[in-house]
Amino acid sequence: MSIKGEDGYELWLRYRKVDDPGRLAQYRRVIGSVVILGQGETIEIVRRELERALPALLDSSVPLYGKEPANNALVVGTVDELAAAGLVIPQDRRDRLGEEGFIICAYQHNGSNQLLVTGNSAAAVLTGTFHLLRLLQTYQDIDDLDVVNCPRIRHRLLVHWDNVDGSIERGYAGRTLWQWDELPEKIDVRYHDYARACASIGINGVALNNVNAQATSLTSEYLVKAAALADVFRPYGIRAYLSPIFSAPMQLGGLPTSDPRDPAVAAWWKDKVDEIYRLIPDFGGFQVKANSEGEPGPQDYGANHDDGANMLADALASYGGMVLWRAFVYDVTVDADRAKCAYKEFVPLDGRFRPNVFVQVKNGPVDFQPREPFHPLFGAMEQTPLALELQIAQEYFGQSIHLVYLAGMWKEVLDADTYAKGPGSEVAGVIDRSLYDQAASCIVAVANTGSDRNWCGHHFSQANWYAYGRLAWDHELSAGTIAEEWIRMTWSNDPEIVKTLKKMMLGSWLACIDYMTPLGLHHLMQEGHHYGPDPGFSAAPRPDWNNTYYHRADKEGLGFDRSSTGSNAAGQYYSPLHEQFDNLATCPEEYLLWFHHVPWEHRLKSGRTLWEELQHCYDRGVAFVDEMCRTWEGLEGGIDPQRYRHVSERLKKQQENAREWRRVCTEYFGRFVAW
Ligand code: BDP
Repeated sequence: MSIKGEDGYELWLRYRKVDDPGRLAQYRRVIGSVVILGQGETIEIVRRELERALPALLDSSVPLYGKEPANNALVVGTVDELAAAGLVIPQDRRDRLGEEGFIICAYQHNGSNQLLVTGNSAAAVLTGTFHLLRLLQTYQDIDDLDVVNCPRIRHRLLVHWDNVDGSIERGYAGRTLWQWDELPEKIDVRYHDYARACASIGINGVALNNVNAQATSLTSEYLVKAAALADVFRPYGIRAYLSPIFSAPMQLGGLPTSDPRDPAVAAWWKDKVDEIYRLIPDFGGFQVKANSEGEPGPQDYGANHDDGANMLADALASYGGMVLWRAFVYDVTVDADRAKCAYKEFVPLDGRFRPNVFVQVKNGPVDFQPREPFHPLFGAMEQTPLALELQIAQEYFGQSIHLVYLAGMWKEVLDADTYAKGPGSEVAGVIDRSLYDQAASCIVAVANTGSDRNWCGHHFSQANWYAYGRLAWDHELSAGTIAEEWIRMTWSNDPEIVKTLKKMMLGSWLACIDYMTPLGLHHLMQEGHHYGPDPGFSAAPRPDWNNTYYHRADKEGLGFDRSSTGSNAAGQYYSPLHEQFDNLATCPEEYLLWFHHVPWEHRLKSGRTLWEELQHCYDRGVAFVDEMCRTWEGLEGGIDPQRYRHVSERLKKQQENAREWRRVCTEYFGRFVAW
């Protein structure tokens, strides 16, 4: 039987018929009918989703919406609605759920069996509904379910670097999804599909515009457009955020200054915030890039980050809005090593931020490289909630051409022990605040979505959007578990296909490091667009915009000396990491050239010299991509031809690119090696 072509638009919400007779029989038995309790826009979305999913998955007409919880019914509603129907969730369980957690459990009522999906809010019921559908899509056992599932992080944002002209900074999947010209009058159906996809993985915040912001986004004309998007997102449990430009009081308000200490400036922001909340009553807040890469900020006036952040935070506080103040700063006058700047600027400010400010920190100290050690700010600001910022868009990962599954990288960061409060002080605990027994927590990721029909450019890049949402909800999930869920929902439940794709995905990140930037190398990409290799690039006006700045190849060796004999960035980490990174003999090899200038003849654990090991890594990376290509060819006929071809073409390019990386880098570095 030939398989129908698919364009990828449906993402992981394809709802194909359950192709396992045993499971199908179980699902039909447990979900004999559906009762949806309550009303409102969110419950309407629940109803529509079940209407779309269940008849398709179960390949039968499931009687929906009987009023009485009959035998073998799926009953969906808030705990209050359920209680009114005589289905009581004990108070202690309710309390554990908070606003967003959900329960999926088997329940007996008047001698009949029900399956309940419930939570304290309608949004929680929606998340629970998507979770149940995920169980069905991945053929899980649903007899005797007792799932109590709460998010570990409170604010889980997808942020868009979208410009008002429709372009996307670092976007590789077409133009922006937001049709600014048509808004607010015309609501593209795609906004709903986008919100639905986000809700299905637990995302509850969306920042609409680029951190390199334009004042236009804050004009009344554009706020009305943003409000129309916020209206679409609201019933999906998603709040809208904006990235304001710090100089807006001058650009829009005609003030002579944007100094945050000037009462007229603060008043201007207060009015702007009041206007926003009149239009968007549940507005989430501001994400701010200030005094970074030329963006205006408080330091332009001799004020500091805390002055700027607190002024905005004060304007937002009475509405419950928050400020995400980015720590992506690297002023050369602060330190000649870019990796050290943010720590040096922000640690002294700990304790000086308002409670509704998060300092938003990228996973590593430089910039979303294929591999970086975790950012030393994690664990170093005990009194300030830090938001972790990840990048789903594959700026430095072959963009939407290379198949690179990023969950392993994100897990590496989340699981890294900062030792801030002794062993067991993982980055995850810093972010979810369990390390400090605090509640405010936030995670952010730069989206990879765009107007391309399949949303993300590469079909496999959808996995990174999916994995981010799942990890943001529960960072204890493994990269493998998430990959497997995604494969089953997106491609197939055939065990062979699942196994094959999972192997490709789980190896793809390490392979990318191998063929691009092995052993702690970083920032070797071509200038500007960051696609392809250019290790010799040294024409930029700033030292740290040159690739030679990062690898420092010379006759003696390779790598950036960030040990105590060099910039001492290693000293920004807690003991014992500090000593471990500082010493060439104990530094983990994956970060070797990040922390050390290593002699070419230095022998690694493998017994190979640095130069031999480098070549070994490039070869291993290329071999993995070769293997992915072969494996993929073996799947022809097993998956739909349209997506098969699309991925095939990109894998071929990835294969060429991986070879190019190896060739260019070995030729270039080889010139320094003393033979
Ligand atoms: C870098 C990007 C640049 C962003 C910047 C940021 O190259 O386009 O504006 O990060 O995060 O990765 O602000």
